[in-house]
Amino acid sequence: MTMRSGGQILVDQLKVHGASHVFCVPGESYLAVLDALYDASIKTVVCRQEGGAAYMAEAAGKLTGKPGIVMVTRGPGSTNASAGIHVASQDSTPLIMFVGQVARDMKEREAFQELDYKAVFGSMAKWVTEIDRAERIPEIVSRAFHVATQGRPGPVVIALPEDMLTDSVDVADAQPCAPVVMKPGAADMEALQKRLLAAERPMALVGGSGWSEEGVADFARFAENFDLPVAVTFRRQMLFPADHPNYAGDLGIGPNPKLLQRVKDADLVLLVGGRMSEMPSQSYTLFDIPGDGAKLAHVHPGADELNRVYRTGLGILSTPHAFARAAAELPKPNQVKWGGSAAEAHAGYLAWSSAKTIRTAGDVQMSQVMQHLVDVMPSDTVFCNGAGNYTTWVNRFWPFRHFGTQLGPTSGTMGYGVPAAVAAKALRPDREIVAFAGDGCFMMNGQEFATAIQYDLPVIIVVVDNGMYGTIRMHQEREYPGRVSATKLSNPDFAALARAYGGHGETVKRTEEFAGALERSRKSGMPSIIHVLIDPEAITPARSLTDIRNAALKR
Ligand SMILES: Cc1ncc(C[n+]2csc(CCOP(=O)(O)OP(=O)(O)O)c2C)c(N)n1
Ligand SMILES: [Mg+2]
Repeated sequence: MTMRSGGQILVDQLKVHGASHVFCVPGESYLAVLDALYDASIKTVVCRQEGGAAYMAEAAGKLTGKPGIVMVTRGPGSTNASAGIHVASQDSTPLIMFVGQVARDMKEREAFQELDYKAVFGSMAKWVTEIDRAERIPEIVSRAFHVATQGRPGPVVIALPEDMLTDSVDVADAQPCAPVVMKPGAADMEALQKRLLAAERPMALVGGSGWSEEGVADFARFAENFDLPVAVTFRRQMLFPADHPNYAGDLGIGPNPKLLQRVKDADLVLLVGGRMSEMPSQSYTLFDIPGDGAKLAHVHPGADELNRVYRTGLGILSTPHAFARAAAELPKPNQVKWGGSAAEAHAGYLAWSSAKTIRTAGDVQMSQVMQHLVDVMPSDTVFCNGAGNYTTWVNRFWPFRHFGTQLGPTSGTMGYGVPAAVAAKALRPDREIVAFAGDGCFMMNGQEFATAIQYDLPVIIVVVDNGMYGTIRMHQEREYPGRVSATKLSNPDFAALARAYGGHGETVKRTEEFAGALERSRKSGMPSIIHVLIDPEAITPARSLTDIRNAALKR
């Protein structure tokens, strides 16, 4: 007999399933787990707020395709973490949150920090459960890893009653997680081939999760063989190389009008991995709902997603990875009716994403800042961001060329960029990591900069400071011109803040200062903040705040 505590059994299961990192904020509710982590090879990253810890786990899930692990304490810890659970849900990212729970004999009395996790996380997580007996830890953790990764990936929440964790029991470890891979059948691929060759203006749209470097390469081979233009959905740029001759751009917020037209004109859209949610579908205007499915072929790993919002003429239940492999093996047609359309789409993308001709108000031209990053940063740099108008600069003008180089919430969640950067550097120490954050965004989870300092993770945070919640101000000027309400911000000196944390700080007030600031930050070997002060007028690459207000006043 080998007796182990519940805490020890839990940590042993994480090892069995290949978890490399645990992101956490400690709590007295799960001391037994923390104690088991003391001797474990798993790296424990202690964070400053559970929202940051959950974003880090989510970012780890995005990068690796395996569940990111976050551990938090009871009510306040889990509610703080809920923002990250919501991102994992909307972004289809595998994640497991372990959360402390009151002792079993106190349940339902509203004991200290007690929460009904099933009720709270029921609409966000794929599965919420509580482990009542230490003997069942291997079973439940094994199931959690499979639930988080199989089908449409997503978050799982597991509550751990405190006294269960200190029980000592004899139970065997589970076998390592081995998710079942959904693969397309031969008949599916034949049907797709037929539909494709019958089309006149087809295109592909890739999105969702469950991709891999090989999956992306396979899909590119398929696109080349069929001369197919390929666009990506909102913040999924890393799913197709921007320098590939078939790349047509991204269908996000404020997309290239030419790309939008291409999707509208297409007679067949092959949607792989994504679910064509509100952002890429331009507020559900691109396809009829439910529609007749004539134009849509949909490949998704979740059976519940096919025919859910949109009818599909051809639904294929498959992981993107397995589908891409099968698609790459389809014979190359001798000739296609849409010959040349990929090259045309790519030319349209290149023109749209060239920062060179864009000028905005003020002394800092973000277009030139981006151009400089393009000129000097390695192509496998990981770029992170949260939500805000500043994200346009990265999302539109950085050419993502490799899988695993983009960490941005498709759920539009502020505060994500800094924690994501910390996780990226912890997991990929050999890569350069750059996070963009707005002044609003940074202040939500920017305290995780201390985590970067603590673990010596030299990330570069570019804070794009316009002294406001700019996105909301933009919407205000459009809907209620001149009536500025609750969107102005007074900010700290972010470069001084970086130094106060023990990092490297730079201030950029003019375009020319950025190159030196970036170089010194990279050379410093320290976590760095580059505080870029931009003109509030420079709210989008095309239109100023005043333009937007004046247009609204004329209505
Ligand atoms: C957690 C969260 N809270 C609020 C919002 C609504 N929101 C979207 S963008 C934005 C402003 C972002 O401000 P900032 O980071 O300074 O970027 P800017 O738009 O000024 O470039 C707000 C408040 C959100 N998306 N997420
Ligand atoms: Mg701002």
